Amino acid sequence: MNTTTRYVLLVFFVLIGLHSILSFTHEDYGRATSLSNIVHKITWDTSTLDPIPQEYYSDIPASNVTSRRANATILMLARNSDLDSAVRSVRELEDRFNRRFQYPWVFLNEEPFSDEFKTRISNVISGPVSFGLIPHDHWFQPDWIDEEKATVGRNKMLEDNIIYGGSVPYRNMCRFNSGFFYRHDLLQQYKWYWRVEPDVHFHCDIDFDPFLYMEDNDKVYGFTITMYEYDKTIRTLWDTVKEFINDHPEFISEENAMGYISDNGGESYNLCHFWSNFEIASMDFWRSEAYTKYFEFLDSKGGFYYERWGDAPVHSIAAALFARKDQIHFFNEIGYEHNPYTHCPRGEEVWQRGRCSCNPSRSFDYDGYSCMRQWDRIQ
Ligand SMILES: Nc1nc2c(ncn2[C@@H]2O[C@H](COP(=O)(O)OP(=O)(O)O)[C@@H](O)[C@H]2O)c(=O)[nH]1
Ligand SMILES: *[C@@H]1O[C@H](CO)[C@@H](O)[C@H](O)[C@H]1NC(C)=O
Ligand SMILES: *[C@@H]1O[C@H](CO)[C@@H](O)[C@H](O)[C@H]1NC(C)=O
Ligand SMILES: [Mg+2]
Repeated sequence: MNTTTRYVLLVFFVLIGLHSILSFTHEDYGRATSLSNIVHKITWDTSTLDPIPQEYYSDIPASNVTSRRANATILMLARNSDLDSAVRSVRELEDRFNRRFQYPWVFLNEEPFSDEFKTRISNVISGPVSFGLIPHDHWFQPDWIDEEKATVGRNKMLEDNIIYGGSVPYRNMCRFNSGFFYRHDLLQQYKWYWRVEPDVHFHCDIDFDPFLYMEDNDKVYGFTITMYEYDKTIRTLWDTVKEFINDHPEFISEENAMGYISDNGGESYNLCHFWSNFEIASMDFWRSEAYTKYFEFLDSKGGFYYERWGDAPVHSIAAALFARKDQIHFFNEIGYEHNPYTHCPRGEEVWQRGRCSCNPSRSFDYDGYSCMRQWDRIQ
């Protein structure tokens, strides 16, 4: 073979290779971006959903001071070291929702926020923002906790490789989110809150006002993801709850959602809970006599420190027992991700309308660890 022949053959094979690569990626690309191909093969049942009515959607590009607003705030608990990931969450929620509605933000921390934190966060927020310090007694482990017993509990969980099993700050955080955040001075002026954490994602436009929807429809608790809890973190929680119910049957709603949290009428807890890193809920519900007494009773047993009771099961059990089941709302329309799980809206129309970027076939709703089946069953 002379040099020219070799050259011609090389060019020939390179071209064939390029062509097959391009046509493959083109086809693949076409497949991946065609919505009907993604959504049509999913056979999700949308019959149990409770869609947001048209009147809660807004076509106005940005808020308008005269339009109706709820008594609500967006709330984030964070450390100064969470700044980069806090900024990312705030930017996404501002882009997808709040630039249109301009609800105020509140940030809370048990240490003073740094100037850098306040400046960078304020720079990505369109409306009012405030930064609060958590009172010492609302955060730290109380003196009456038996520290020896608490240490034994933490070491046991470390041995069992339970996530945050050995952490005291994580326990402080769970107790604060269970029974204290809604007592903070900065939150007294509000009824509704939307809880947001650093490093979460919002995958769809939220062109409707979820707070007004909750207010008008007499809701108290809204969620996007529901799943099973680790039983090792809450070994005595259900027995404690049963003890409380026995002492206070008057607080149990006649139309409760016991069927969501128990498969045997309350004998045992099935570990289902709403994932509380996302919550749109009424602080007046947590401020009620029923919840106040419930939290005080739970707290008095020390389970936040001797075990590792989470605010998610504590809130979920209360919502299921003290509210009517129709006061708990599943926000299907809100595409939400907190590592490692994503809720992507069910139903092609909703997905399209929200300009969602998530993959609906990878939504957590029907994952084996999801409690959505349990939730749908009681609808
Ligand atoms: N100020 C403060 N916030 C915390 C602390 N620990 C956790 N948080 C916040 O509490 C929330 C839950 O904590 P995270 O680490 O995300 O827990 P996970 O979602 O259960 O893995 C997030 O908003 C954190 O920023 C802490 O020690 N101090
Ligand atoms: C502001 O909202 C009010 C009430 O919803 C509406 O009548 C008015 O047209 C809006 N203004 C603008 C500039 O969009
Ligand atoms: C908002 O809600 C809080 C808590 O219920 C209440 O104290 C406050 O008066 C309300 N504000 C308005 C303007 O309705
Ligand atoms: Mg988190």
